[in-house]
Amino acid sequence: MEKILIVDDSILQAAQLKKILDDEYEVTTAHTAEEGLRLASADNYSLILLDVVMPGMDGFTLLKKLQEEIITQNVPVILITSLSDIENEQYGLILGAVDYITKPFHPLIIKARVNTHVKLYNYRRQIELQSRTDQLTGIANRRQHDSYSISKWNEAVRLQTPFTICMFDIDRFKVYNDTFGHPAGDKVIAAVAKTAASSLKRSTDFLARYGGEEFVGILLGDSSEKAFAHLKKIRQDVEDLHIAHDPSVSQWVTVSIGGVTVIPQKGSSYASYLKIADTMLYDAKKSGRNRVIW
Ligand code: GH3
Ligand code: MG
Ligand code: MG
Ligand code: MG
Repeated sequence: MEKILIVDDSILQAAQLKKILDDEYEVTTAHTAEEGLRLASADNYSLILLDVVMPGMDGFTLLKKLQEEIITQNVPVILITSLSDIENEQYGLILGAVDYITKPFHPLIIKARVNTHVKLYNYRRQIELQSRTDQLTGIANRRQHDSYSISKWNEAVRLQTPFTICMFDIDRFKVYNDTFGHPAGDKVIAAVAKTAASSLKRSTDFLARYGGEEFVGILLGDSSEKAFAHLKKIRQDVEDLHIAHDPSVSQWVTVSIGGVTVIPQKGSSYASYLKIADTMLYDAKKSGRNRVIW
């Protein structure tokens, strides 16, 4: 069941609203804005029904705070209040509330509006997820790579922590496609992505499909030696899938990996180090493939 949070200082009103929505949603109630903020930040709500006039922090202030936090900023908020003048309604909508309902309310109208906004929010989340996911492999796509890499690079410049970039590419893959066909090739790309993803699964790891059969991995905080060991394991794991591929150096599908670990300095760019990883990858190809070069 999807979760809805009701924030209203009136215990009676909150209970009434809860009763209206209880059969379709998992409803939580809070009776102060402070408690509402705490609950909203700690869980994934599909919608927040927010009273405006409350002792202590009011609903407008809570709405502003919700929009400042990454995990709550997109959650739809419906203001539900006895303030029925145009100025307050306009203010609430400008602040970013998706809807404004005045008390006394009608249960069927509450239900209909809540359902509409939950549905819209779910569409939005689905589209956002699709826009950053690669369809074939289910891992991050190039678009997500671009935004993730820049924000983490800037963070590492600030914190002065090690940053590893690696690029890998399937060996002699054109021949694989020519031999077994494109659909079989697609399955190999998906299998390689799955294998790499199972090695890069810490919250500080990131893996994206960068191009056709090219991947970029980002490892945060690891020393050069640790990152190198990690990538050697990925190379081994791919070979151990034992996907037959005769023209390969071994008899299996393999990958070549190029990587670099750096403590990013102010003024240095992610793009320039990605290029270094690409050069290392090129060296790995030139020196025989199925290897990791640092
Ligand atoms: P190398 O060892 O030097 O990497 O040789 P390679 O043949 O793998 O050369 P390269 O990396 O340049 O070739 C990439 C090939 O991957 C070209 C294309 O046929 C294939 N490819 C790219 N994207 C896809 C895809 O989405 N599906 C499939 N099946 N093949 C793809
Ligand atoms: Mg109130
Ligand atoms: Mg390639
Ligand atoms: Mg290749």
